[in-house]
Amino acid sequence: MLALRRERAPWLLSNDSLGLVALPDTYQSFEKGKEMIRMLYLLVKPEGMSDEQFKRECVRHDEMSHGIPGLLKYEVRLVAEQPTDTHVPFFDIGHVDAIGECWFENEEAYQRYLDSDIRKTWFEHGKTFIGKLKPFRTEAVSSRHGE
Ligand code: 3ML
Repeated sequence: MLALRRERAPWLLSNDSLGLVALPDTYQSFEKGKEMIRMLYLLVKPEGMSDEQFKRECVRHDEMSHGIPGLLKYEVRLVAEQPTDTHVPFFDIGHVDAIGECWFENEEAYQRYLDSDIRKTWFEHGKTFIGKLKPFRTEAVSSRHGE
């Protein structure tokens, strides 16, 4: 049974305590030293744009992200709250309206994305509703979090 399931789904691994656990393909990519590229973005809406309009543009931006060459996944989330009651010293970065993230399989995919005309059209839409942008390229701390 296990052998059969493994054959049909090679990403299923056995684990003593949990039984079968599913790990994404990217776990294996990390093992081979080819960690996925992840870019995280803080977004601030343009001055004067309503929250409703900004949300509509985020939805449109998400829709437009499908099928962009090299872009494995895009996610944008609205900032619902910015709590300040932290257990360590608070670090104020100011008001942020949304957080976006882009996933790329590797450097080649990232370059294909940068070169793509569809990506350029996507950025043109970005210019209409992203007033300010703060990018971060992030990396995993261990293979456990390599996805
Ligand atoms: C880079 C990006 C961050 C984001 O949320 O969307 C992309 C593309 C863009 O800036 O238009």
